[in-house]
Amino acid sequence: MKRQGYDVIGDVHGHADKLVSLLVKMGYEDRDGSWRHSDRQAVFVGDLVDRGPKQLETVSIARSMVACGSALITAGNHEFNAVAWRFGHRKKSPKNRRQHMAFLTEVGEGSAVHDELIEWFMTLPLWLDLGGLRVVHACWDPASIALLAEQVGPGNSLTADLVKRATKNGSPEWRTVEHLLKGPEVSLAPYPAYLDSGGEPRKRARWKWWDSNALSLRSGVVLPANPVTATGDPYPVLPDEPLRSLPVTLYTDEIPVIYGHFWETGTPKPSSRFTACVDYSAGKGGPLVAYRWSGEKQLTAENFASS
Ligand SMILES: [Mn+2]
Repeated sequence: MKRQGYDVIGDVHGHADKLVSLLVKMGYEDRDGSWRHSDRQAVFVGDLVDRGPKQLETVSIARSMVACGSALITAGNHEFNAVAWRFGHRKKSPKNRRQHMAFLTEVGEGSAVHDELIEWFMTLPLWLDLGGLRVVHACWDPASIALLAEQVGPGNSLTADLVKRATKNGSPEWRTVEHLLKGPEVSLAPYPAYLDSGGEPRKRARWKWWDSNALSLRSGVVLPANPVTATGDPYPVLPDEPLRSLPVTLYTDEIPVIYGHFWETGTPKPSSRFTACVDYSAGKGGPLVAYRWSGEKQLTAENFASS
């Protein structure tokens, strides 16, 4: 059978109902215990877990699709965190536990099911190069991919050694896995912290790695709409002078990249001619979104689908 394209599905975060609704809308059918499309393949960008009400069902749907070949998947930071947590490399602070609670509660921490899922998360690729299309959870960074390519297991997956190195704050592996799964960030100092969408003060901000004009703090950082400081004052206007060194090499390849992670809102549209985010906040009340790629060289707003 000739595949006519990939349907790249955003961060599900335990919302199995949105996933089923999106699959149905895109013409997938539940046959022989798995969702399938006659001539397309789904690709999950990762972050199947945490937050939502149906963690196990979400993983089970994705996993059965991967097993029968009707889907591919790449790891998200939440799958990586789940592995690091189980291996004891993640500080079991109240904040980290809170973020992982929906998953731990549903699987039963330390249960056989838990260990079995962690084993599967270990097999997920950290990036997917599909020829004319690239898929990664948060940022396509060739330098990070080159460094990790020498350390990953089969199919660009995690290994126990890599997990250990990548959870050591400040190590090269930590930095590169952060780049791919969380995206590059920059310190805002001496400017104040801003409140993120969850009301947490943050001194670091995400960087628009997909935007060739992201050269200064003003043009490069991702802040919420109408940002405020921790004391509720309007956030100051950041300087527009180009930074001497950027947190990441900006993406300039003319090969489409589809990614998730960024909690976008509003009407889905590509972030540049060659990049598109498919995370429209399904984990926080938004729709689950997919980009339906059929070989086009440049990405277009018409090719998004939504739950
Ligand atoms: Mn994420």
